[in-house]
Amino acid sequence: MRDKISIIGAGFVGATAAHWCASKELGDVVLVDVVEGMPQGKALDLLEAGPIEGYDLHITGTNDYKETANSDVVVITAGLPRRPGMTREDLVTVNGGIVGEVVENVIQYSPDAVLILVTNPLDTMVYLAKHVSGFPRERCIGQAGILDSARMRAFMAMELEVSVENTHAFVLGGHGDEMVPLPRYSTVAGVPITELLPAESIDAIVQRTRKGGGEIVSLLKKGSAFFAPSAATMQMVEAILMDRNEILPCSVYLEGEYGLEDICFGVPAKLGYGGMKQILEIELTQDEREALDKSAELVRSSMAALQL
Ligand code: TXD
Repeated sequence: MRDKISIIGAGFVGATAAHWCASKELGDVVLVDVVEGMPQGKALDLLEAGPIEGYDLHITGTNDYKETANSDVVVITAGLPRRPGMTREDLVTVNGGIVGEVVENVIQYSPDAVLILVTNPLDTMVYLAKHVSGFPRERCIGQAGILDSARMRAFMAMELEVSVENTHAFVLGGHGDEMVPLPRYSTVAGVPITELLPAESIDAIVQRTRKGGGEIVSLLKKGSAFFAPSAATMQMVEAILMDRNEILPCSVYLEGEYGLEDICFGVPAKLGYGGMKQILEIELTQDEREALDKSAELVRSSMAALQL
């Protein structure tokens, strides 16, 4: 039997995630949306690319959660994206309502699934999903850090004129403008960028990474990034379904790690079968620690708006 991946919200991120999922043959895909006909149309279109691209999977679109029954992984992208001038936190009330309802529907049919949250404000939505589902923290994870790290890697590769494949980057903290890129742990061919670039170039990379989502929102004018966010999400799905034990920055519920409790926050986590297997604690300098605490404050202020 193939694995089953349901994607809730068949908009830009959801539909593109379905596309990566099919092209990597990760499993059967069910696309769900509230808009009638839209998930059905996108799913059929994607299915019809199979004979050309050489994938052979069940790809269905629906407005009915029954068809998501017994999913192994459920990716939640339902909700509004940012418009120019908005912060991610501005979306908390409206997206909180949507995500709460989506999670209630999902868990009714897939009580054993791993949930991967994508909707913004990301860390707050992971917290909400965990609260509504009652799932253990291992099965309620958010995607943000892989995207933010990929952006940082892209900027490092541009600056040093090297292949992106030579790069590794670590961006921790909340998925907001206070996220914490860590240059000391970001490397090119194994060498930290702090040894390769002057402080001004590193600072420019850090700032561009922090504003990476906003840069795309202001270029697109309507909607936000979707190619890299959906690719990042599929890396998590793949790590889980293939039991890779891959260490990736993800938003998870903390129980004292990094000195933080009762918050969902971006930290390095090991992903494999069943979801999040372990949280890794890396050593931080005083400045890095303070930056994380500032980022946690921003997440807590958006969590407060949920009034849970
Ligand atoms: O890294 C990250 N985590 C992110 C998150 C990177 C990029 C985008 N990020 C957030 O994902 C973004 O701020 C939004 O909150 C979500 C989805 O972004 P997307 O660009 O895909 O938005 P769209 O194209 O508007 O799609 C959202 C879909 C749309 O088709 C709606 O009809 C649907 O969500 N929707 C719902 N589906 C199911 N159920 C309900 N209740 C519902 N409400 C809206």
